[in-house]
Amino acid sequence: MDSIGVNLQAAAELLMRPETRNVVILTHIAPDPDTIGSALALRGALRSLGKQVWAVCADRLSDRLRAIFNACGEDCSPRLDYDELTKYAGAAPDTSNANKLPPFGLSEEFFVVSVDAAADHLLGGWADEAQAGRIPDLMFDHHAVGTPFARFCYIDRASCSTGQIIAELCEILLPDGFPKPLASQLYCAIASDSGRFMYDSVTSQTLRIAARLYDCGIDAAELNRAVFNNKSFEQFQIERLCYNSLRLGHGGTIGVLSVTLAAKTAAGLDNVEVDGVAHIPLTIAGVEVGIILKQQLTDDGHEEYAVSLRSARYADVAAICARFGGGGHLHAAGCRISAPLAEAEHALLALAAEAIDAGKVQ
Ligand SMILES: [Mn+2]
Repeated sequence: MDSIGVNLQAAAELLMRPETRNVVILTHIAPDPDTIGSALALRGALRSLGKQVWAVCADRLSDRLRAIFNACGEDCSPRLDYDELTKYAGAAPDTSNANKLPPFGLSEEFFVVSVDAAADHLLGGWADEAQAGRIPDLMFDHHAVGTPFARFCYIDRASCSTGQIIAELCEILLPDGFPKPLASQLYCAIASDSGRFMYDSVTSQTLRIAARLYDCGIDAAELNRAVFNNKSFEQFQIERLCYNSLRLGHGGTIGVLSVTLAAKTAAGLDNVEVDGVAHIPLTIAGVEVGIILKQQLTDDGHEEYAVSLRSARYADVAAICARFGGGGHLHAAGCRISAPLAEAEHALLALAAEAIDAGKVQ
């Protein structure tokens, strides 16, 4: 579908017009604090304008994500508003305990908005409807690499987070200020996607927005604990596997770590997600590119590697991931590779070395 770019004021007007009565906000799958915080905050803002709003993710929320958003002062269900929306839309209720929630048709009566999804396939179960051009009506995103897929889109590729975009939007929707839960949700989204306000996508505007969120009475220290210091002991053990596997390459400029299914089984951690470890290689002096390979089973039972790349200063890791059909930002990107570990590592190391050498010449 041809996507029409709109400015933030026009996006706000689309949401505020009286015809927009029922709004469904879709997050991306494998949800993170940015997509969930953005969805919950936008839901709160639109509800206070009298709209009926449901926030929906095609995946269930992890305990960690729920803990983060419960700390924002509103109970966060593992299925967000999925159950309420099926009831309202007359769709079959889902009684399974599966992680993936089945999609159902979102008729014309819903104004559908996606937050933080760079491409239609990231909507999970709703990807087919998006690929057919039926949804969403409006998208908000900040990813450096992505394909606009909504009827109207607001994309700010310089923004550190979708949370920052939604905060700017909420200033138009709610000119008299934000309630504390909404400000807290936005803070979690921004703090998380900006790497605790450390990435180079952080600008004075990010800090001004954060300051305004402080002025809404948020407990930033408590929220930071919920986002960053709230890992389970199992998660810590997964990190230990990562640290143990870490090796350096290309003269100490590349750090590679991997977690195989066999290593997880040997450690008794079969059911523990490998999450929040992508920053580890870059904490070593001299490392420009971090490569994280996580072995996993696809839905049809094949083994593949979910790959995350990070760079410290100049290496374009989005370009590397694009070679494997993935994408992301200059400094943070991901892709999937179906190959044995040694082969996947070899290919990634070669491309990372090239990116580092190309960057050094500049
Ligand atoms: Mn994001």
